[in-house]
Amino acid sequence: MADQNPPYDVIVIGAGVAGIYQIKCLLDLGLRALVLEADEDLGGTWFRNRYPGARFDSESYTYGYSFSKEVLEEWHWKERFSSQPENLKYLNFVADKFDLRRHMQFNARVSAMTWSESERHWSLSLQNGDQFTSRFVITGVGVLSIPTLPKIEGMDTFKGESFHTYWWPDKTVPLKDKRVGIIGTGATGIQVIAEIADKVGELTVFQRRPNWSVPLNNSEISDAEMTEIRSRYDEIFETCELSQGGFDHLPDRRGFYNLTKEERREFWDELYDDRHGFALLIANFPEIFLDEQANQELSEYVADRIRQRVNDPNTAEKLIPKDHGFGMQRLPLETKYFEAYNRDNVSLVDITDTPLKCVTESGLKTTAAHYDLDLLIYATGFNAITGALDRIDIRGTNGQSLQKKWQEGPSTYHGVLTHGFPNMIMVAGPQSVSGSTNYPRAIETGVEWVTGLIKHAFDKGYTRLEAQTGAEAEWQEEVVQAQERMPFRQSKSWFTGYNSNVDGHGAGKIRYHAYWGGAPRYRSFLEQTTQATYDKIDLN
Ligand code: NA7
Repeated sequence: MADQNPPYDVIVIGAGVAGIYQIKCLLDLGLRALVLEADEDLGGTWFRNRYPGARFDSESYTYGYSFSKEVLEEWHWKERFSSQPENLKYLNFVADKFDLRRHMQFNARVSAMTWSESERHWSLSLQNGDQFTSRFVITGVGVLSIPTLPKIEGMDTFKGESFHTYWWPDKTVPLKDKRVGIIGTGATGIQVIAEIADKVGELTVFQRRPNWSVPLNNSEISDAEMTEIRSRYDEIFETCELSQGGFDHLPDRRGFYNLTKEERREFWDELYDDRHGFALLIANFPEIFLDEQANQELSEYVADRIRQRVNDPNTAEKLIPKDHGFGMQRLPLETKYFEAYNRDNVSLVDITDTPLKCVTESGLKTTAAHYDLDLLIYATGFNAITGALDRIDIRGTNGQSLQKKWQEGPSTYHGVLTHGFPNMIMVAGPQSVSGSTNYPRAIETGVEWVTGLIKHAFDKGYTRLEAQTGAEAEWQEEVVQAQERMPFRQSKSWFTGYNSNVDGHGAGKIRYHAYWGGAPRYRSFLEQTTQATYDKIDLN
């Protein structure tokens, strides 16, 4: 017999972009709902990542929520690619506007949750010992929320300051005249390096593999421009809906080979110099992803642009990826990143040529030299997509562990449910499009679908829901096929679950942890499920 009345109908884990919208939808349904958030305040990614240079790579006006006309009317994005402090302000603005904060409990890290079949509820244990019980749990724990550090001998002996970018302190970190070292040249490292190069004494970049990176082309948004953007919001969100990645850019369908090489270069000059954000990636010819020769020609073009911007030819060559083509890993966007290497106080150390040996009390030692440092920054990435769920000891039917079920990679039904874990619903879960597209666009799709499912369950008086195993197997096949079609399927990137610092996620251990079939196709699967009245979900 189910627990007639657990204290909560729904507990949401995480008060980031997903959790904020999810709690609003649940409250609108009149449910007894609460958000548990591990951090001291709301904001998720934008609460935590306070490193210099942290900003959107999505156009700000495509990153904001679309669900409220009032929010769209009232909020003024100050920059085309807004920075972390402003983004955090925005999320607070939305939460305060709908009075959501009082439905959130902070400093509430969920460490375990256990399903009770007899009571049909989840028991959640917090790290501080508190306990909660809820009929349903919705996880909105983020896709890049578990930072990972390298395993280098002596890391704890360093006498200067050192931290992962995710843990950049909430205070001014003195940079002036400091000798700073940074490990990692992914999207984060590239933002930090460009931002601090002219603010530090010396900057040494320890690079294992370079990434392709192209100009963000950020600019301020004036009052007049914001008014114009507001008048186009419907159109902007429509484009995002059509776009595979949920962005305000659509591919150029003239046909790569229908243009001459010169025409293609001219077009790429325009995308590189005059357009913004991911334009060179997704407003480009689709062939650049599908055709090796097309990808190679574009890679050569971008390599030439790097050579034009970096004075020292040796350094330029080191900054040009040789092991993967353009767009085959998550593309970082930059503002004067390559020019940073023209400064006398910035140097690049190739740690593939001269690997890191150890951290010492006073700096970093490679096989070739010792580098004296005052500050050591780890921009070394995240245990992406499944990391935050793995960290909670989740026990489903018969005490089975989610971590164990997903040991070799996740398995889900549409990235929202996983068999054996009834009443646990994931927003932005593994194998959804939240890891593969413009995050908030995917979040809104997920939250709205999940809200519909919850409403259906409450309307009908169902107290238990679980995806059927066959449905999960079908989705697995779809996810695998979509990823296998992508040219980056073998890339050493968090896209495919690669992280050299996490056991079982190293090279060659491909994980199918995001859905790469595109946002429109993903949405059509969700819509079909709703139209079929959730026929692949056991509801009772
Ligand atoms: P990424 O993209 O995973 O980049 C991590 C970087 O750190 C990358 O350059 C790695 O080199 C480097 N790294 C990681 N571990 C080591 C060790 N052990 N030694 C040397 N170098 C290392 O993370 P980001 O934080 O930059 O970006 C994550 C996402 O956040 C991004 O896509 C945005 O969506 C926001 P490697 O390439 O593995 O050789």
